[in-house]
Amino acid sequence: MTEQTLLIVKPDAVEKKLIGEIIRRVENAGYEIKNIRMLTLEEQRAEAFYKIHQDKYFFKPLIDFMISGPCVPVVVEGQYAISGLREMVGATDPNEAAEGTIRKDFATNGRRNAVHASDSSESAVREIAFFFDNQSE
Ligand code: FUP
Repeated sequence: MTEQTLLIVKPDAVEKKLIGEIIRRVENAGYEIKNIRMLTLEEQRAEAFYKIHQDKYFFKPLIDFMISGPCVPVVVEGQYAISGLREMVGATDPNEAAEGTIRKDFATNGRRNAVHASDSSESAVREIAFFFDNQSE
């Protein structure tokens, strides 16, 4: 089944000049890049994106990190892209991420963890629309 998912190269990975390397891995795995942009999230937008976590202890530092610099949302398409990208990305905390995953190789810690990938088809639809439906946002 062909799916689209949202990958975000987060501000830490942009700062480390890893945009190309991360997209290279995704393309090498057989996926297609369907859309891409670079932006710096405003605080309210970051809060909206992560609203599911608004009551968590890590919410404020997560938002501060996500607005700290530019990020690169990417629409990725391919067979079972949602689960496939989650597998490529690895566990939230790089200490728990499998060998060869993006977070194992590039994340600093469980917050500065290089990338985001949608966790379900509902999330993918919402998150792609969040970044690509109205490009003035
Ligand atoms: P993931 O789906 O792997 O991105 O992880 P979650 O949806 O659970 O968390 C979203 C983001 O919140 C993580 F990518 C980083 C941040 N976070 C923290 O900063 N600390 C935590 O303990 C857990 C998550």
